[in-house]
Amino acid sequence: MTTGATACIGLGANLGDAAQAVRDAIQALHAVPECRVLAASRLYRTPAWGCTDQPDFINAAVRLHTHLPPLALLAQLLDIERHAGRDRSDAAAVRWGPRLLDLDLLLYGEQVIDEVGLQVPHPHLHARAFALVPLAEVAAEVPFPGHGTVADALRGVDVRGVVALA
Ligand code: PH2
Ligand code: MG
Ligand code: MG
Repeated sequence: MTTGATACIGLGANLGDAAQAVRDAIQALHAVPECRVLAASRLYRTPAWGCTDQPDFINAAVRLHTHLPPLALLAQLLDIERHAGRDRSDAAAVRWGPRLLDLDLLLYGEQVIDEVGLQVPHPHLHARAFALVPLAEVAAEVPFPGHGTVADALRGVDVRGVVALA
């Protein structure tokens, strides 16, 4: 039995009832085996990043404790996306395009992982206010390999337009 790890998940959606999709996904994370949700952020409305010609996103973040190894945790996240109706077939996937639900494994302890299908820390995390603002709400002092802590990284991005939902 290992002591497990702290993992951080980013959640996003901008199609359909995006806020409800993110709330439902946070609930679904509570039911993932060998995981315990430690904190969930508020929901934020955020301007679309990367491909800006699409609706605003709803974003949130969760910090959890897990005994699942990174790829097994990722498989659970993809399962939750699929359950919400996300279609990952090539025809449906537009890079940085609109989505019903997106769950990203942002951080897994202090591990640096570079495998086909999984890079941790998430390769764009340090540049994304939409991910760092909610993440800092639940994991400010968590180490972010290569960038100090989450709070350190947050100081390097422009957070204008990232607004907590009432
Ligand atoms: N996700 C993307 C691309 N752009 N922009 C915002 N604001 N929020 C996201 O979650 C997001 C994005 C691809 O995963
Ligand atoms: Mg994403
Ligand atoms: Mg994703």
